[in-house]
This record gives sequence, structure tokens and C-alpha cells, in this order.
Amino acid sequence: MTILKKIKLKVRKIMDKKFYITTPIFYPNSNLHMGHAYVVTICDILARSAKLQGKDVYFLTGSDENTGKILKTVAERNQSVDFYLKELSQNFKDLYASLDISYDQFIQTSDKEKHWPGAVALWNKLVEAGDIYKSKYVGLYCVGCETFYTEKDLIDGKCRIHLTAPEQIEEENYFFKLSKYTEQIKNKIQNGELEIIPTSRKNEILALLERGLEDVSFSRPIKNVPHGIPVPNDPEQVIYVWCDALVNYISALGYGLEDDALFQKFWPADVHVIGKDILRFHSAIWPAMLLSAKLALPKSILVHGMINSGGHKMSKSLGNVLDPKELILKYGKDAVRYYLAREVSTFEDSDMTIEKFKEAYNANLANGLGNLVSRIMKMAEDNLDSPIHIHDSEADISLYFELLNNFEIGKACDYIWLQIGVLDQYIQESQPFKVVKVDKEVGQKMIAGLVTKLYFVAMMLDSILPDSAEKIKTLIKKNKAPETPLFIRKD
Ligand code: ME8
Repeated sequence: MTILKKIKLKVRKIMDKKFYITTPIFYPNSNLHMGHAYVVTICDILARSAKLQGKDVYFLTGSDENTGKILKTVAERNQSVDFYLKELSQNFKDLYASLDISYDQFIQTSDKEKHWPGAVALWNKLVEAGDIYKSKYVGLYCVGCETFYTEKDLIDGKCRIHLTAPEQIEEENYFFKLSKYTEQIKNKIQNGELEIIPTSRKNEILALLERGLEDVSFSRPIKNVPHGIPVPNDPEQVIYVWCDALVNYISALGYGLEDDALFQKFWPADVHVIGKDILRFHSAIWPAMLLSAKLALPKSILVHGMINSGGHKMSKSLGNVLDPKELILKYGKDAVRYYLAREVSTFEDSDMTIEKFKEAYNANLANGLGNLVSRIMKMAEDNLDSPIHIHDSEADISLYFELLNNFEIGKACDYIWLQIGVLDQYIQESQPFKVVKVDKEVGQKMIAGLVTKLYFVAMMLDSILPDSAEKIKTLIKKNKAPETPLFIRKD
């Protein structure tokens, strides 16, 4: 790519006044675990940060409901699909509320009014482009992944993710001409029009494109997924759940509906945030669908690292699934947000255990941030005559925002905790609490300076720990020390 083009892409990113960010839409086969809490939390941090930088933000999340795998669960529970989905989506929303997730819309793909017209409209576009044809699919299908596999995708004949043997199926399906778009997608990823972050994931998808893409089966017989979206003009078939799920990113904005103002305003997405497990769907199948329908491609795809627990992938059978709700109850929402933002690597896989969580909580929240707030505000309450008035414009936190604009969430947190360390050290070395006793004016100046810097820390924390940031700002406004520490040490 030429330097000029690179600069143009960067300028496009900075100048754009709108910011559209999405999470994956989750399967509603059980409650969300820590991995799901992770992706919604990092999206929330990026959404809040964009808003604080004056962007018009739209933050989408939701659930992927036209999947065959919930049929087993509802049969076991003797419930209807609708009843089950209602209960589960409410659980999702409760978790979001308990983590202060500032989403704008929770899309459910079972929503016949909101989502189905978009899925049908897009399908019709693929047909119009001549990219849908009927053929026989003979092969393997893993219901857990809702994915068609070949023998070479398996380990010992089993799906790598679910460790079960996929079903052998023989079906007459509609296929999508994915192969036709291989070169175009490769070019767009290579020249940065579709940015895949980090580079290791970009290289992984480029290697896949280099080997070439095969056409994919894009529908299933209705008897397998009776609650799926019917294929237009063929009542025997439903749209393959991944085709329907990916469309959520535009149907939520009104694509296919009369009122598509949100679509006109926010598409293309600035960033789809996903885990590496669904990279191929987002950086090969989704761009191909958009190219076929002559729609703009998302600007970037951020592929985050996965959370393992005790060295293993979280799984119910291993009993190592971490429930975010339990940690929120015991430690508070900001403690969980802190851990996910800073202690989990943004791009690499990380291991999470309760022991690690407690250690980080005590060291960096109870001792680090919490202690600093108590120390500074105690000095301020005891020695300042009135609250300090600070204007947001006095702060220079552009470096912090730059890190977040580059999706470096962990580094952005390190930057804040570096400032916390500097303030701690200053108090220790300069001892303003002693100075103020011998020279009131100089001591007061030092304390006012500390309060101002603490305010800047709170401004940065706005996107990461919104609740704590608000508490710190209120204490500063009232010139009061907290009655109880912001984070109480846990043994
Ligand atoms: O794949 N660590 O839904 P899903 C970190 N419905 N993140 C994790 C994680 C872990 N251990 N486990 C899951 C689906 N995630 C489809 C998506 S999108 C059009 C359709 C996160 O419920 C991660 O972001 O299996 C992963 O990509 C996503 O949850 C998968 O959620």
C-alpha cells in the first residue's frame, strides 16, 4: 500500500465523527460466562472512550437465537423456545446492567419484526448477484459450532472445540459462492481497507485466503431448525444460522426495513470485536456477503485473546467455568471490569483464576487506587479551605485516548496505574501532610496539585471503571475523604 493511502486510512479513522462497535451475538444455550463478560466489557470501554472523545457512538450486542442447539435444552426443560429465549436474554441483560455496559441495542435474531426482514433482504441480494445455487451437501456438521467440517478440520474424528464427533449429514441445500470473493477479500485485508487486528490474526486469515475459499452451504432443512428464518420462496429450507447471525450487524440498524436511518448513519461498522474462534466467519464469509450485496465492509475486526481457567478452556464438564455474577457480588463490578481490562491480555490468551483475581484486586485496587484516593482526599479534607475546581480541558490525556483508539486496552490501563504509582511516590517523598504543618501555603499548593492529578486519573478511569471514576469526582467536588475505602481489602 502506498504511504498516501495509509495516511488517508488513518485520517479517515480519526476524522470520522461516528463510531459503531459490535460484540458477537451470543448463543443462548446457557448463561454467559467470564469470556462473554470479557468481550462486552472491552467493547464498553472502547464505546465509552469514543463517546468521551466526542464521537457519536452506537454500541450493539445481542443473542444468536435461530440455532438448532437450543432445541435439546428446551426439550429437556419442557419449555417453549420463546419462553426459554425470553428468560435467557433477560439474564444476559441483567449481567450487562450489573457490569455497567452502556449498550444501545440488544438484538435478538428471533425478532421477526426487527431482524428477519434484514436477513431476507440480504439473502435476496445474494440471489440477485447470482451467488446462491442449490446443491447436495454430504459431509460433517457440528451442532455445537453450527459449522460444516471436513475430516481435516477434526482431531481424532472429533470437533476441536466440542470434542464430540460431528454428525454425518446428507442434505439438499443452497450454497453461497464464497470462492468467488477470495481475491477481493485478500486485497482489501492486505491494503488495510479491512483491518484485522492484531497482525498475527491478519496473517492467519491471509494464509487461509491464500489456500482459497470453498463455497459454503447457506441453508438447512426446516425440520432441523423449525424456528429458523425461512428461505424466500422455499418453505422447506431455513437460512443457515451463521448467514442469519452475521446480518444482525446491519439488521439492528434497520437494513431491510422502511426506516433505515441508523443504517445510513452508522454503517459501516468501525469495529467488530470477536474472539479467534469466529475469525473465519467474520473475515471471510461476512465480507463476501457484503461484497455480493454491494455494501461497504466493516473498517476493522478486533480479535481478542481468550480466557482460560486454570490452564484449560472454560468448560462445564471440567467445572472451571468462572461466573462473573459471583465475582461481581463479592468484589463489585469495577473490580471485575478492572481485571478484564488490565489483567487479561487484549490480544493473547490469558489464564484467570480466583487466586489471581484476588491478588490483583488487593494489590492494584485496594492498595493501589483505593489507598491513593483515601490518602489524597484525607489530606484535602483536613487541610484545604474549599473544594478545588478543575476543568476537564486542563487535562492532557491524549496519549491515553490514543492507546484506546489503537485498541491497546491493557496498555491504557498500565498508563493510568503508572500515574497512580507516580502520585504515591510523590506523597511518600515530598510528605505534603508534614509540609502543610510548617508552611501552610506551600503544603496546600502541593495537596491541591495532588487533587488535580487525581481528578485527571478519574477522567481516564471514566471509560474503564465508570462507577469509581464518578465516586472520585464526587469526593473531589465535596472535598471529602471517602467514609469507607473505595475497595476494601479481601483476605
Ligand atoms: O460464537 N474467553 O457465540 P458464542 C474470551 N453466536 N472470550 C470468549 C470466551 C473465552 N473463554 N468464550 C467465548 C458465537 N468468548 C456466535 C457468534 S456473531 C455474528 C455470532 C466470546 O456464545 C468471544 O468473543 O459461542 C467469542 O468469539 C464469543 O464469545 C463467542 O460466543
